[in-house]
Amino acid sequence: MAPQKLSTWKAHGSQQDFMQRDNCIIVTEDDAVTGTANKYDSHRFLPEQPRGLLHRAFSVFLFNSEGKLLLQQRATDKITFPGVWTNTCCSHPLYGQQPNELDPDEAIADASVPGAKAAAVRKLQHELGISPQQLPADRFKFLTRLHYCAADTDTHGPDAEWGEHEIDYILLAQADVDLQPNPEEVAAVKHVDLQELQAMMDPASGLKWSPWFRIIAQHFLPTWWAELQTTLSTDKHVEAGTI
Ligand code: DMA
Ligand code: MN
Repeated sequence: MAPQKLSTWKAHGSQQDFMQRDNCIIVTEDDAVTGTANKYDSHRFLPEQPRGLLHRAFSVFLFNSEGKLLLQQRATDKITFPGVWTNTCCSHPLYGQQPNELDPDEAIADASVPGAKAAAVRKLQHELGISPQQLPADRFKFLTRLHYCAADTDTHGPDAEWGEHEIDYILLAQADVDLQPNPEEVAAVKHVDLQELQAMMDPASGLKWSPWFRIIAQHFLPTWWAELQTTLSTDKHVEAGTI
C-alpha cells in the first residue's frame, strides 16, 4: 500500500519539494513551540499519529476596496485538499526564514505577530503574485487563533493518510492589488460579497470547500465582515489570548 501512495504523491512536482523543504512549527494545544517537522511529516495521518503533528498555520482574508472577499480555488496539484474553494491564502509560518516567522509569546499577547504576517506576505506573493509593496506586513490585522483538525477524506478517501491539524492565525487585510495566480498553487480566483459567497456555498452549486474555511465562514466571518472597517481599525474582534 505505502509504495502506491508514495508514487501518487511523487506525481505532484514542486509540491513534493515543499513537502520536504518546508519546516513547520510544531506546538502544543496551548500553542507553545515544541520543535519542527517538515510539511510531509506534519501532515501525515497514520495509525501512529492519527491527527498528524499539531503545527502553526495562517489564513488570510483579503478584501478589496469594495469590501469584496478574494477567494481562491486550490490547484488540483496540491497534495492536501486539491481543487477546493477557500479563503484568499493559507500556509504555514516556517522555521529558518528571513525575516523570522517564529512568533514569540509576547508577539502573540500583543497581537503583533510579525512572524505570521511575514509568512503571509511570502505566500501571497508565491501563490497569487501579490507584491509586498502593494500589501506589506503592517497592513494585516491579526484577530485570533483557531485550533482545528481535518483528514482530507474528500480527496484521499475514508482512510486518508493526509490532513490538517493546526493552530491557524487569522489575518485580515483590505487592499486593491494586482494578481498573477501561480497555476501550481491556484486554479481560480474570485471576488465575492457575502451574498455571492452564500450562493457559492449552497450545496446546489456543487462546489467543494476547505474544512477550515467552512468553520470560519459559519462561525466568524459574517460578524467580522458586517463591520469590516471596525474589525480592521479597532481591537473589537481581537482575541489574541484565546485559541
Ligand atoms: C495550510 O495551507 C494552511 C491552512 C490554514 C490550511 P496550504 O496547504 O495551502 O499550505 P501550502 O500552500 O504551504 O501548501
Ligand atoms: Mn498545515
